[in-house]
Amino acid sequence: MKWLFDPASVQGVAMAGDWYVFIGAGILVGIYVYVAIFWCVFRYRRRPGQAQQFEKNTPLELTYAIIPFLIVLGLFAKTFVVERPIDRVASSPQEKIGVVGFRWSWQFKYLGTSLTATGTPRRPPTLYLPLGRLTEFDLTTVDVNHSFWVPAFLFKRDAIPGMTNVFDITPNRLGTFEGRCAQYCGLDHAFMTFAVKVVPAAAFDRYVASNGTQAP
Ligand SMILES: [Cu+2]
Repeated sequence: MKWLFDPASVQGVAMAGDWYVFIGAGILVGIYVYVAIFWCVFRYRRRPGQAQQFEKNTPLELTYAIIPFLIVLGLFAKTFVVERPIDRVASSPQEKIGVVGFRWSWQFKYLGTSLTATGTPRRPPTLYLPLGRLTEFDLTTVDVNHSFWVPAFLFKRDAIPGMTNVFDITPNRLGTFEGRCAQYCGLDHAFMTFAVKVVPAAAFDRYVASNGTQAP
């Protein structure tokens, strides 16, 4: 929840804008519904004598069909405008990282170099990312479905056998963030975690050039 107001990637910040609109719309609709319910409960509570009954009100029925339709249309438009650029994969990323999920950990391959980091359930791996660089991820799995989830980036994508899911992320803040598998995948699923460490670009370059011996 805390990341909703403070995402750690450029794409996450855009995504959060989308979430605020949805939460705001939900709150407004909720308030309207509860006010309408309680207003009816008190205004039209049972009184002596027969209440007036009517069974048709075309303008009212049209109004309460059209307003929700417009709300949904607006939310759809907002989502489309925000998420399309996020889903679009840049043709020239600054870094490329291969991510392989397996039962029950992760492997990170820094593509174009010989550096690979492989975790185990008891020793989760660390994914190093350079601050401010557009980084492409090629995500897949060698066994069952997994899901690559970094809450701080407000980002989650499934890893599916036989498929490579491609996305990109630009970290906008230094720090260490939690990552985990978000798709139940068997016995040690709960241990299928990883750390995401966003470091200055120069430190990232040193890490890769030293083949992982100089961890920033
Ligand atoms: Cu998994």
